[in-house]
Amino acid sequence: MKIVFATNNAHKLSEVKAVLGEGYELVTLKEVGITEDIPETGETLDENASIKARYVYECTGLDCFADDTGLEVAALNGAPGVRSARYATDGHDFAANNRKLLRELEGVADRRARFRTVISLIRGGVEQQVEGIVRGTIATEESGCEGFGYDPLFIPDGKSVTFAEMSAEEKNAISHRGRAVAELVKILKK
Ligand code: ITT
Repeated sequence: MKIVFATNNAHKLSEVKAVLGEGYELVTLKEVGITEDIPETGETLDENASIKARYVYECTGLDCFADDTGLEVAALNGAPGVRSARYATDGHDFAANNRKLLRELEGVADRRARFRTVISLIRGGVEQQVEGIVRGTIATEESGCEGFGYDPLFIPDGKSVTFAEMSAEEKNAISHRGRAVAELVKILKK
């Protein structure tokens, strides 16, 4: 099955490819000629996932899906949330975002957080959404160099290491995105 994945994030692409497995040919934005950044103007992850998927559908008419993900920290009232990519700066500066998160949580005992991924799928012109959540805590320092984004700071519940200390397979098996894609597969198989 051929389907466009509306992302400019190469890490997301490889994670989703691994979970979807054989049988799905993921087409990238570049491959359908979309080189501009799709403006993420929504107030929620659901809205932004939808905006990205609809943009691609309107440009191409092809079946497609988009992922919008946020890290929601309890002690920060759900921040950075929908602003996760642009938490510290306007760009996607992972190191600056992690430094800011550590600063905001300095001396804070409640370090509970969750990653939430919303996927918007448009198939045959019809839109559906699924989500995946993983709960955990924010470490007091960065560990590991696998993965991307906030992975060096996020310790999923039931584990003693961060996502950045896990292999791609280990992260995918329990992650927000792994869970959301598993839900996506259920819909695609219907
Ligand atoms: P696209 O919109 O092109 O898909 P993006 O990087 O802008 O890529 P999001 O808005 O969904 O994607 O992601 C927001 C940020 O959340 C992202 O830049 C990372 O900093 C962080 N993030 C997303 N998924 C993550 C993951 O699995 N592990 C760690 N951080 C993640």
